[in-house]
Amino acid sequence: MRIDHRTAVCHHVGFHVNTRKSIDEVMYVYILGGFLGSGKTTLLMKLASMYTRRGEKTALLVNESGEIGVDGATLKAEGYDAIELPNGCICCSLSGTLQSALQNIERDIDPDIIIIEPTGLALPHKVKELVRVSMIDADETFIIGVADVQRFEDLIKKKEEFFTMQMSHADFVLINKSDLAKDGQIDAITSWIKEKFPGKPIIPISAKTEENLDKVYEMMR
Ligand SMILES: Nc1nc2c(ncn2[C@@H]2O[C@H](COP(=O)(O)OP(=O)(O)OP(=O)(O)O)[C@@H](O)[C@H]2O)c(=O)[nH]1
Ligand SMILES: [Mg+2]
Repeated sequence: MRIDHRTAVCHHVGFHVNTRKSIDEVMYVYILGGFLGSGKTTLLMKLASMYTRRGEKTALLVNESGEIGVDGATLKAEGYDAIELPNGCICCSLSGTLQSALQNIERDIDPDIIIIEPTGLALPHKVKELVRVSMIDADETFIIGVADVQRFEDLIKKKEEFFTMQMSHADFVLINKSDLAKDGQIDAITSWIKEKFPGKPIIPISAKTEENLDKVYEMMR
């Protein structure tokens, strides 16, 4: 695959990149793990802005099937270039493509930060394994778990095991959409997660209103 910084080539998975490279040569990879609609893309865009403000060169590898797309036009408007990769889920059917995408990103872009948003049905630790076997020279790969205040109860009722697997390898868990939380809801979700994963850092945030995003930035390198 040739990376063309100006042209959107295919569909569904894309990455974009800002243009400055910091003096620091370290490369970190972040994987956003969370169920469909939990707010991964909304958060990803905020994280991208944060790293841009810090002067870090950032590549985003995004599955584009979500409610909020990260399309080429949006990226251009935000000052990013875009490319897109073939259709599918990067943790399973696109695993080969994810790996070659990562290798090409490293070779052609050489970013400081890569943020990957797989589909909401992906298990982030499997994506992490794909990053590892892709042989890119990542200094460290982190998983950020994204839970959704609004759909938490329902998800636990219907897919507790899956949600638990998604969060189990997270370096920290964000309870997103705090702006929609009813009284006591954040505390209840926090207790639930704490009980399952003692010691795991948990931060209630709103990717939309940016509540507590400063705490997330502090957690990130
Ligand atoms: N109120 C509120 N809405 C949010 C927040 N974060 C995301 N949303 C909304 O939730 C919906 C889904 O957000 P996305 O960012 O597309 O979620 P996603 O996890 O990328 O979704 P998929 O890619 O489909 O899995 C959108 O309508 C967002 O505007 C938040 O913090 N508060
Ligand atoms: Mg999304």
